[in-house]
Amino acid sequence: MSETYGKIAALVISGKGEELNSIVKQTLEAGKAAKEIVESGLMPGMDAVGQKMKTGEMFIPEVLLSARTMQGAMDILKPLLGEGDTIGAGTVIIGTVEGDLHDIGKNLVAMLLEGAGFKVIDLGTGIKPQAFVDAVKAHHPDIVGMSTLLTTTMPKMEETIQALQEAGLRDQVKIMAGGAPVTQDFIDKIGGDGYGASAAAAVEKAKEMLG
Ligand code: B1M
Repeated sequence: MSETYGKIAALVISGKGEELNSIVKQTLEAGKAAKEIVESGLMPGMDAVGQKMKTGEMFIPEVLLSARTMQGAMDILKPLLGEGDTIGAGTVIIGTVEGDLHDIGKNLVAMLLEGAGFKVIDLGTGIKPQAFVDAVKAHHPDIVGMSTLLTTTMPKMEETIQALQEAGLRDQVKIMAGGAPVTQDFIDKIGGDGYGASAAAAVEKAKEMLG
């Protein structure tokens, strides 16, 4: 990694938005392509954040700060990414299931997935099974991600998988789920494909599922 990209990655990790935005603008002015800045600077930074979260060197508030910092730089770079410049890990639609309004964990997963190069379509919270089906029809994602924090709404994950099955879409997507009460056993039981115990684990699982 060049010195500039090393600095960019370090600023994502330390969550210094103003400094990051200014070095990103300078790098653009120096003639570097937006795609290269994302792939060589921002993404390695966010990758390191995911690793540090896993090893307990960074905690949720710091991770959220890094994710927001990266988002700020992405806001500068996104309009400059051409049509063919998909930062191409795959497309994920993600939402908190019907009846559940918790979204902190889901947002963290979405931000880390974006940081890892996935195109993320965040449907929000309280998402009905049919709305997941409609979103799959509209966006043709590689992965459908569901989050829930309430034991009472866990069955909605199974209903969503059944709705995708009934719509004939189940085999076109990988299904990943998470949230505090969710376990690998539960995902296996309801016919999902992957489980993430944390946002960093979700990114690893998503990469593994499409790898
Ligand atoms: Co609520 N709440 N809450 N709450 N809340 C819990 C979850 C609860 C455990 C608190 C408790 O009683 N001890 C309890 C659930 C009990 C149960 O079901 N067994 C509970 C309850 C009961 C409720 C209400 C019903 C309370 C009421 O009104 N009587 C109500 C529900 C409203 C509704 O949804 N319909 C409610 C409301 C709220 C607030 C609005 C006040 C607020 C939510 C704010 C928001 O999200 N915007 C809130 C909060 C903040 C919590 C606690 C305190 C924290 C949750 C959180 O954000 N954790 C929680 C208690 C606790 O956990 N200490 C609690 C941090 C977050 C980063 O972790 O979401 O687990 P988490 O995400 C992790 C992983 O799980 C994973 O990655 C994330 C990052 O590492 N992950 C995925 C998450 N989604 C994933 C998806 C993936 C992969 C990984 O693939 C797609």
